[in-house]
Amino acid sequence: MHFKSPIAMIIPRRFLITAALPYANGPLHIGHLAGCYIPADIYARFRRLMGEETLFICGSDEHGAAITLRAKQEGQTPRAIVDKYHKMFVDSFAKLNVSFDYYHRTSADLHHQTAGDFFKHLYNKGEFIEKTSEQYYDESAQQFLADRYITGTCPKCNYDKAYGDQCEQCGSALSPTDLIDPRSTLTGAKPVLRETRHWYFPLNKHEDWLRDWIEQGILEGEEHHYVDEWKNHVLGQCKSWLDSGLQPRAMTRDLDWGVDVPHDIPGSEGKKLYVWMDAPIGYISSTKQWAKEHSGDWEQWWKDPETRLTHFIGKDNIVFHSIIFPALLKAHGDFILPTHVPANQFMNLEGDKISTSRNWAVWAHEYLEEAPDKVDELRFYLIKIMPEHKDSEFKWKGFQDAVNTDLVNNLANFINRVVVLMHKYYDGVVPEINDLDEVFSARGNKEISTHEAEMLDLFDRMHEVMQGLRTYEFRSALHALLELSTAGNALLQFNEPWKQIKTQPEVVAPVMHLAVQYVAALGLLTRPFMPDTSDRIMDLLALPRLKEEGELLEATNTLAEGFYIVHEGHTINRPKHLFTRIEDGFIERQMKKLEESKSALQSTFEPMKDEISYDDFTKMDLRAGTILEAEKVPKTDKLIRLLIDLGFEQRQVVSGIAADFSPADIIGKKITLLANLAPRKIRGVESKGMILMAQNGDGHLHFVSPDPLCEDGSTIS
Ligand code: B3M
Ligand code: ZN
Repeated sequence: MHFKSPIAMIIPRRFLITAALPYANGPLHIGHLAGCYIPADIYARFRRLMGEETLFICGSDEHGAAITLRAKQEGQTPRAIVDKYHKMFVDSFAKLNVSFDYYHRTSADLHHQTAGDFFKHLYNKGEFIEKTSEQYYDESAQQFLADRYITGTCPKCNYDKAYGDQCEQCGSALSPTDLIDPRSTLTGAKPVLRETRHWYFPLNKHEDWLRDWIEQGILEGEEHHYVDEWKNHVLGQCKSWLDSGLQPRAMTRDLDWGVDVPHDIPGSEGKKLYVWMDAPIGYISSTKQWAKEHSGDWEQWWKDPETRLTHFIGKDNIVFHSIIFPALLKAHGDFILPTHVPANQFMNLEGDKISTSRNWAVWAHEYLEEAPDKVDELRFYLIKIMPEHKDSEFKWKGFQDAVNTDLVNNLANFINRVVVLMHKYYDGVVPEINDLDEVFSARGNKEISTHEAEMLDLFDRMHEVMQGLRTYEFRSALHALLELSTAGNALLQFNEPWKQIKTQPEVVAPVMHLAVQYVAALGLLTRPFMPDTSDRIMDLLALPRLKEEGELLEATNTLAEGFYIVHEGHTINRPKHLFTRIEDGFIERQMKKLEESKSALQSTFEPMKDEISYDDFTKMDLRAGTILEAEKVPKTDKLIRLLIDLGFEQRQVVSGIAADFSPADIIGKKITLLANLAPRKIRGVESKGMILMAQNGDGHLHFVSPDPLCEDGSTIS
């Protein structure tokens, strides 16, 4: 069902805005910023500017296997790791002007208490089922293995470094027992299955109401939110989860780092909360800590239906925020549910996926160190290419163009012209508009316009920016903001005050009066996007900097009543440049850094495997052969079906080499075949043996070919 008129909705009283808690296992990069922190900040600032009661909450996610794994890699304790990254996050967010009302951390006692109590409440209500299952256990490390601690071959695409929860090559969601030839990443040992008991949350029990809520925005028979406002890709992901049927999900783990299962629950020993149960409760505990320090009431924010809860996240977190966490909140009983989950897609970098392990990223802390005075420039470009509906691409050249064209040539240029002309003609004092019917040229067409009509036009333009902000369409809001500046520039261009001042000075006053109102509108509306720039514009106008206490609402009300934002007789400050150009040298240095990441990667080779005996080696039957036929396996990206001549027989082999070779090019090629490998089916095609390939540091494959004089079928030893 669809709502006919938005007026029918209750007008929200307060806005609780959350941004995903970043994992404290590595620094922030532009993908995180564009994916969730900048959009959340824009929205929070906008709501405050509209005079709404707003609370913007975040914190560091300090539990989970990703942290303990990182600690092992760096030879540190988990505590040292989370302390290091938490500190970095706090510092980067402050420099980026992300205006959290509270930034907490999940290792805090208050969080452990809150998450433990939440779990206990659900346990007491009988919301969990207890189940014994077999999970992988590493006998030499004497511990159960979290999904991330197990790697093996992906059953879907044959990638041999897939994780127990996901294959990063083909993107399939996996469970550890799906992996072919699983290995513990702790010791390299083959893990064994062992029984363990856990508490499961029966998501399947919640399927019906979740469907109504997600697909129709209906909760307990009442209108809860507008489904139309939700992004298609978010709804799509939720629907595909619902359609494939929800399953009970384990809410606990066998781990030694995390929130304890409350000790008075029988069987709790050695059990921790699943990180995806503990982390979202971090939003609640962060609110509690804020309330403690600001004499606030946390419950009002989480339990009063007049609070509108919005979760800003990246697309990999959608199901957790739109299915699992809402179901947990509902099962608990006292909490409100999110009215919007405006997840963003991913941002790529210079033609490649951003990757922490490959160091293919623009790191926030590095940028902030190299260009500390260019924070708004980065925010601007990240908003301009924000992956709101589909993946996008960060390009350094694009950054340079955006800054030089949009900020320097358009925005800063317009504002500077206004301020310069104001001082030249009026000593910086906003002139009186003597006659409202004073005519001057409208922009774009040479029609005649009035000051009043032009003010209405400005008002509409402001509303267009606000409309984008209200509907989470931040790219179009930013576009409308630039249009407003373009319109201001055109106003000067068409009315040419520098000519008119000599012949018709009475026409210049209303033009400059209007131009000053444009600058003020820009001062107000740049605030959510580029807060420092807003301060500098307000300084130029000699108006108070925005405290985000309803100033935008106030200004639009003033305009609606026919008054102006900046009054006649007010004196503005002297000109000062808002932005400077990004020089080629800066871009070249950034590109060089990325090239260095690429070449560093090319020189990394796989670590040596464990020693084996001669007997182990002789178990392999290696043979020379020739490729007779080659064709791609339909509906796969990487697989080629090969027919190999071994002299005494022909063999069909499936090989994952299509990324590096096309079938036509390899027919006739001499190859080495591991001929006694047990046959297996790959994507339904039988493969008898394996072609030996060498992988270079850059990931590209090459044949390990015997000398052309070797006969097909000859043994290699
Ligand atoms: N730390 C995952 C991530 O950073 C996770 C988000 C938690 S939000 C409650 O992508
Ligand atoms: Zn795969």
